[in-house]
Amino acid sequence: MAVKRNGCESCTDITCSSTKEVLAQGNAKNVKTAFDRVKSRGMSACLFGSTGTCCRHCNMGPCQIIDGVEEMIGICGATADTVAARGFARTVAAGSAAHTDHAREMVKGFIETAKGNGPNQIKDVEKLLSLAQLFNVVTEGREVNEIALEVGEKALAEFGKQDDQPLTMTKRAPEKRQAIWKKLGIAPRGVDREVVEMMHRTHMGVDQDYQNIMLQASRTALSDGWGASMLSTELTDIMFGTPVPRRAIVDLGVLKMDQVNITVHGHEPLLAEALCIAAQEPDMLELAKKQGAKGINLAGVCCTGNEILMRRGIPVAGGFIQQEMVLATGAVEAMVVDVQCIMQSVAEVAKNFHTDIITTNYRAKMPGAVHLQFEDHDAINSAKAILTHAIKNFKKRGQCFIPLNSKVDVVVGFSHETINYMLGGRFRGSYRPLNDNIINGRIRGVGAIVGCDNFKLGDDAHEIIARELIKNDVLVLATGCAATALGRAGLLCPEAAKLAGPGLAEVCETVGIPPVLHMGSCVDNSRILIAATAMVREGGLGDDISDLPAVGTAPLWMSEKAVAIGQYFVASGAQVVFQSLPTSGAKAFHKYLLEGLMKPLGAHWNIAEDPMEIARIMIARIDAKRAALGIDKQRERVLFDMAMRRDLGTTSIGAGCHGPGPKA
Ligand code: NFS
Ligand code: SF4
Repeated sequence: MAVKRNGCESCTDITCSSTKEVLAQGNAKNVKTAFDRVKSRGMSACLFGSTGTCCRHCNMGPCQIIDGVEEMIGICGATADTVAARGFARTVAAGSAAHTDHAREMVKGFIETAKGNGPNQIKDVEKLLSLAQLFNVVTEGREVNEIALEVGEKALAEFGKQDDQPLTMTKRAPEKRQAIWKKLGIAPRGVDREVVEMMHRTHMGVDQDYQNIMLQASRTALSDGWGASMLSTELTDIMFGTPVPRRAIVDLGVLKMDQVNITVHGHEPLLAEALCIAAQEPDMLELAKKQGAKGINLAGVCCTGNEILMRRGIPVAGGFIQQEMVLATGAVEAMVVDVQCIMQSVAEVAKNFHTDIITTNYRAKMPGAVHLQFEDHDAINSAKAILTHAIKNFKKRGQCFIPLNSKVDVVVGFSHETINYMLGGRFRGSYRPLNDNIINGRIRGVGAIVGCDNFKLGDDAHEIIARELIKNDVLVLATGCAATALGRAGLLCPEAAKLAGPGLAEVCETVGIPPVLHMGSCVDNSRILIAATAMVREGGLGDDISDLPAVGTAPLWMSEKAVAIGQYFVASGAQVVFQSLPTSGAKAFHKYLLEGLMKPLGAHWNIAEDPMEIARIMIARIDAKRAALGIDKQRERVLFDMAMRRDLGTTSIGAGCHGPGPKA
C-alpha cells in the first residue's frame, strides 16, 4: 500500500509490483517515467489553474481571478464562477469531442462493413435488429447488410443532425429521465452540434450564468453518453461481437520472451481488430519464424486493450499509468498507437531500446515515431504492413526483462446482455434477480469504478475502493483503465468473491461471477447507462436512474473524457465521486456542482481525496437511496434454497481463475 496518500499533493509512490520490478532492472536505468517527472518538478501546480480561476479565452487576459476580491475579477468583468464554469464546460466539451470523433470512425467503419468492404462482418444480428427498431428501419424481408447499411447511415446522421429533436438513442432512457431533460431543455440534439454550441457559449462574452452554462454542459455530456459513446459501443458490438464472459490475463507478465511482442495502445478498435486478424495469417507467422521468434504476441494497453480483451481475450499488458513500463521491459518490438491517452514520453522511452512507436492515424502523429497510416478500406494489408515493420525489429532486441510472474487471471466480458443472461437465466434474460437481490439486501447496491489512472493519489486507489465496496455487499462494475487496475489486483475473478460481504459473495458464488464485473472500455460506460435503465424498467427500484442505489466514481481521473463521463452520469441521475475538480476557487459554482445540481438533475458531484473516504461516500449514497425506496430494513441474510440456486445456476460460466487470484 502506498504510504504517502492522505493530503499528499502529488503522491508518487508506486505500489504496483510489476512496475517496481521493471523499473528496478538495469536496462531500465535510463528510463525516465511520469513518476520521475512528478517528483522532479519541484513545484506544485499553479493555484489558479488547479482551482479553475485562470482564464485565457481572450487576449485581454490571461486573467487570474481571486473569488471575492474586486480588483481580481477578469478584465472583462468575468467572475470566478463564470471563469470556472466556462473552464469546466470546455473540459466536458473536449472529452465529449474525443468520444464523438472515435464514435464517428466506428460508425464509418460499420457502414463499410455493411457494404461488404473490409475484413469485418455483422456478427450480432439480434442487436442490429433492436437498433433497427429504435431507428425505425424496416427489417422485414431485407438482407442483414441492407438493414445494417440503413442503420449505419441513420447513426451517422445523428452527428450532424440540425433539427431540435432529441438524439434517437435517448429514447432508451427511462421515461421520467427523458421528461426531466425535456423540461430543462437539455435533451441532446446533434452530437457535433452540442460540442460546437458549448465552445460558442464559453467564448468570451457569451454565456455568463454558471447555471445556464451547466445546462449546456449537461446536454453536451448527454450527447456523448447516450449518443456518441452508446452508438460506438453498440455498433462495435454488432461488428465484432457483443462480449461474453471469457478468461484472459493482464499485467506486464503477458509479454513473451520468445515471441514478437506488439502492443496496441489507444482507442479505436478497428485498428486493433485488424491487427488481431492479420497476426494470425500464415505469412505473418512465417515472417516471425524467419526472424527467430516462436510467434506473434499481441497485447493491449489502455482502452483499445480493453476492447480486444473483452471480445477476443487478448491480454492487456497495462493501463494508462503503465504505458512507459511496458516499453521499459525492452521486450516490445513495436507499440502501435492510434488516438487518445498516448503520452508523448513513450517515444523517448522507446529510444532506449529497439522498440518503434508506430503512429497509424493522421489525426495523431508524434515526433520520434514511425508513421504507417492505417487505411480502413484496406485494413488487413495496412495491418500487415504495421506487423511486418514490428516483426523485423525482433532480431534487434537486446537485453530485456519481463516480470514473468506478473500476470493475473481475469474473467471479463460483462456486457449488459451478459449480466442479463447470467443473472436472469439464458431463457428468460432479465434483471429481476439483480433487482430482487438488491431489494432483499443481499446486494446493497451497485458501484461503478471507471476512468483513468494517474500519478496523484497512489496507484492502488481503485483496489482500496473496490475491496471496501464488495466487503460491504456492493456489486462493482468497472470500465477503462480502472478495470485493468482491478484486474491486476486480482479482483476480476470469481475467487475474489471470498473478499465480498456474505450477501454479495453468495450471489457471486451461485452464479459464478466475480464481485467486480469488467464492462469494457471508457466508451462502454454507455453499457452502465443501459444496465441502469434496465434495472429501472425491471421495477421495484423506483422509476428513474436517480432512484437506484447506484453510484459511480473515477477516483484517478486524468482525461477530459472522464469529466464528460462524470457529467453524463450526473445528468442521467447518478451520483459520482471524484478525487478533485478544478473548480474549488469559485465558491458558488463549486457548491453548485457539489450540491446545487441535485435540484434540477436529481444527482450531483462529490469530492473526496482519500480512497476509503470515496468508498464511504459511495456506500452512504447507496444507503440513502435504499432508505428512500423503503428497502433499508435490516439487510437480512436469506440463504438460497435449492430452487433459487438452480434458477441462478443455469448459466454459470464456472470460469474459475487459476494462478494467484486476489491477495489475501
Ligand atoms: Ni478512458 Fe481510455 Fe484510460 Fe482514462 Fe485514457 S485509456 S478512454 S481516458 S486513461 S480510462
Ligand atoms: Fe480575462 Fe475576460 Fe478575456 Fe477571460 S474573457 S481572459 S476573464 S478578459
